[in-house]
Amino acid sequence: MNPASPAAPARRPGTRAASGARDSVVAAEVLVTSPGRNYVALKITTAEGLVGWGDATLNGRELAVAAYLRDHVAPLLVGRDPARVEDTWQYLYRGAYWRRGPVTMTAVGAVDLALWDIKGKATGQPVYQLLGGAVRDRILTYTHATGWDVPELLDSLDARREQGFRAVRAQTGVPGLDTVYGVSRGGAAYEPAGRGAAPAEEIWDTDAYLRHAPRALAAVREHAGPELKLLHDAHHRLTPGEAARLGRSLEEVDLFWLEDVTPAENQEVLRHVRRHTTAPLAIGEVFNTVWECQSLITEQLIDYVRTCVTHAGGISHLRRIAALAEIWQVKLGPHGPSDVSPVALAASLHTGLATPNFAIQEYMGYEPRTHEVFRHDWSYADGYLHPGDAPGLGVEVDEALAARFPYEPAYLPVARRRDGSMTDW
Ligand code: CS2
Ligand code: MG
Repeated sequence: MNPASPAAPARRPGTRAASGARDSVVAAEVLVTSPGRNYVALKITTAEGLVGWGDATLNGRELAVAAYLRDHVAPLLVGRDPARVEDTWQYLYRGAYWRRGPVTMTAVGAVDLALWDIKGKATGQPVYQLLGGAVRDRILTYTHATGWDVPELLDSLDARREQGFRAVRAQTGVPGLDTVYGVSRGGAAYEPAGRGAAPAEEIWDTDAYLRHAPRALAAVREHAGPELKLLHDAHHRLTPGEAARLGRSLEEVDLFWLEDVTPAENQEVLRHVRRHTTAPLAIGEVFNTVWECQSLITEQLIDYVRTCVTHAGGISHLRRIAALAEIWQVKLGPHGPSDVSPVALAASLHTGLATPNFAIQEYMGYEPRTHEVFRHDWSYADGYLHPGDAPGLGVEVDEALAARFPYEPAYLPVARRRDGSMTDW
């Protein structure tokens, strides 16, 4: 082929036809806002004037995703047909030589959410209808109870049950430690992303935790009675042996799930945990693709997969994870902390309403300012969530209000053992 020969002015696949029959993306803009904590939103606008919103928040690495989107993805989106959601997903995933990883997959996820939002608005349908329609009427949700000692934990649990929650994650302080991630002390925030240029450092003691947690959780079960769905998160901190011991010691407590017992990288260790306990295991909030879920699902080493709709490539990819999991009777219980925005929660709920093996949605809740910036159609009532019936995802961002809350660096704490060495987060 002669490189000098004039090329036909071919239209790139996925871009608007010359006839103008299809809508096309005219802008993809990144918005960073901090109404209580930092969020990254992606706004895609089309020639027809439709606006789609995606969430691109990656706690503590927000600006990395913002730059990835702004510098490497937004220019590729302009001119594309927004209706081609799957093709755009394939283009961004397969088209980048450097696949996977939280930054890439959160960026891909944000685009996917915004395009589903546009598809819903273009067709006048809530996204769950486009995914096949509701397979349930509402989505069971769990929230968090936290107390430094057992009486405080029981008070927190009772307050959650008064709000109607039927499933609660219980986290307790550890005698001898000053702070424990996920546990409030003296009314302070319990999963703080401390403002400032560097994370706070905490001391962690696994032996003390393993001595205390089973007793505290047994007290919770005794107080709550048999029906409450009780969950507990070990935050990736145990060895396989420690995890197996914890699972065994909690069998009488009858947990709904025991979460993130070991660091997620070495998945083989879960075989050891599985051999020694029948406690239902949940893992995956830090996973980004179906590939990290594959052997855990097909070997049935877990009962629940926790991938977050944004961090695992959006609705399109979460549906793939769900489809694989369904075959192996593994259920979805997606991550839903306040460090992903209400757009992410909406996307998870639309997926959940239309996905048979979706078991439960985490709902940590948001500050009032966050609800004001992200005005959402989803709602909570009586222990259940519903995505609402607005076209698209049903979340609109108040950009003027968002601009009043500029980004501030904020990080979750890191942990060291008593000898000063770093421990798993
Ligand atoms: C936690 C998260 O919700 C959970 O289960 O593990 O809050 C997690 O610590 C944060 O989302 C990290 O950003
Ligand atoms: Mg967790």
